[in-house]
Amino acid sequence: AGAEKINTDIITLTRFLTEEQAKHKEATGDFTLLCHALQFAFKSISYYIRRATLINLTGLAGETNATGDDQKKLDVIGNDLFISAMKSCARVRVLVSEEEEEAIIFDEHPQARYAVACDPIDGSSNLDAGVSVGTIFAIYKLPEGARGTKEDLLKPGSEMVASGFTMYGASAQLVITMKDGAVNGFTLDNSFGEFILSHPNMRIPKTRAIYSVNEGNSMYWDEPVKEYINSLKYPAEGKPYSARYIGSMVADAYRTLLYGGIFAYPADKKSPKGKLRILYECAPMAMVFENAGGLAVDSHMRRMLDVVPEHIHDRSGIFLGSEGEVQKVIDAHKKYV
Ligand code: AHM
Ligand code: MG
Repeated sequence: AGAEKINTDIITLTRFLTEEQAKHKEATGDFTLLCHALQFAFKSISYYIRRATLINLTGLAGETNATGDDQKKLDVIGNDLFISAMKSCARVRVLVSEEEEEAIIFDEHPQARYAVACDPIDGSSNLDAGVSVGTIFAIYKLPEGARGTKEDLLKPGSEMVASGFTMYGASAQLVITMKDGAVNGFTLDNSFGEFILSHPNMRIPKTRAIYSVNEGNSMYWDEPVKEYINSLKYPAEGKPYSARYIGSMVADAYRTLLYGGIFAYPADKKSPKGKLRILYECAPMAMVFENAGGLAVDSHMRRMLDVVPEHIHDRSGIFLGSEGEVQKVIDAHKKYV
């Protein structure tokens, strides 16, 4: 056995962004700068999550956020870190955060040409137990002459220029994709303080017998969903599916992206519009999954990326994952229409 071969030609996120920018002759560098600011937000959120138990950041902050959830101390810190990164890069005009009732308009940067939606810490019910949580983001480019209002974000997800998420797990994993582009995965190397390209051109397996859903809601499910999940558990032939549910969308989605299968949070009788938010949970994930060769639909079996929110915090049912698995859901709904 020889010495281990050391990779001396590492692709950091910084290098990746520079190389991407060079491919677009018309690029001004604004998008790249915005991504650098995002990168810093992810690194700093990751840092505080890792230290949370040691520096008394577990537990509630004593506030309730825009959508009525109890805010954790880390929700507040994650939100503040994210806002500050987006504000200081001077490339963002409008920011929507799960933790802010109103869209934030950066009037100090009237020339900024981007709008961003984010869930700074998704899955925060898992935080105090040290289970993976994450940040989800969506980036839109403002049309020529846009005034910079929240309406600039009330668009179908298909108009995003980029989206992705970071999962703070055993290591921090960043998954990012650009419109009509590949999906690339980066791992934060804490000693370098750099995201390193570890999963280039991610492709989701076409099928896989894993389902991921909060089965505790099954009492409230509509018939097609009940029938579909039952068909996975009691198949006419072959083995039943495995169940995996973490309760952090980022972690469930990241596993689904790597291993294949399906993740679902359907609309049901208790939450007729679904639980997850369109702008900063459903749409950005849908673009990642489509660009990786998977599918994402809402509870009406519409393409998730075609859904247009009426309000910035609107919710939707969602099914996303391997093409073959999502197709099964669509087929199961067909006989009910
Ligand atoms: P949050 O944004 O308040 O953290 O809620 C979103 C989370 C998702 O990460 C996860 O998929 C879902 O809520 C889990 O919900 P439930 O606990 O109902 O299964
Ligand atoms: Mg969330």
